[in-house]
Amino acid sequence: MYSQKLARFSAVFIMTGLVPTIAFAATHTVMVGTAGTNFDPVNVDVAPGDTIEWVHVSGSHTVTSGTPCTADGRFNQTLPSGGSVNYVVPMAEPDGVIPYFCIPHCASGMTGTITVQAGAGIPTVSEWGVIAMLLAMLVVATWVLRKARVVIR
Ligand SMILES: [Cu+2]
Repeated sequence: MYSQKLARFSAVFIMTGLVPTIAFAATHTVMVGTAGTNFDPVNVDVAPGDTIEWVHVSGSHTVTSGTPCTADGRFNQTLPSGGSVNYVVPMAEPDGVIPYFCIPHCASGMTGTITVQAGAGIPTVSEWGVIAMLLAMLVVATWVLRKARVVIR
């Protein structure tokens, strides 16, 4: 009986433990040149592992990381006319702001930011994982208590 309990508890524990390790990566779209020389939206809130996709609308632009108007080498791509470029935020990226700009239009204020925050946006799987773990613990606790009550009788 004890080993059965242990087996069931272990199974639940392992399953709830696996859930938080699965990460859903979102894609955030930034339109480029919706109002002349601009990034729209100017800022995107992302989580590590997410993708930012810049879509060409008008003009001739680059998507270049760094500030103020100085490339830092993280990414630097020329946006193809009618096309798009993207950047994947590293999974190990700490919370913070990644500034970027357009080389030909930086002086006239064509800049943008990527705000990285673990768990930004849609409720993350890790949060649901915590909820699932708490619920599983409650279920297991209830089950164990019921079994204990039966034994006492
Ligand atoms: Cu530009």
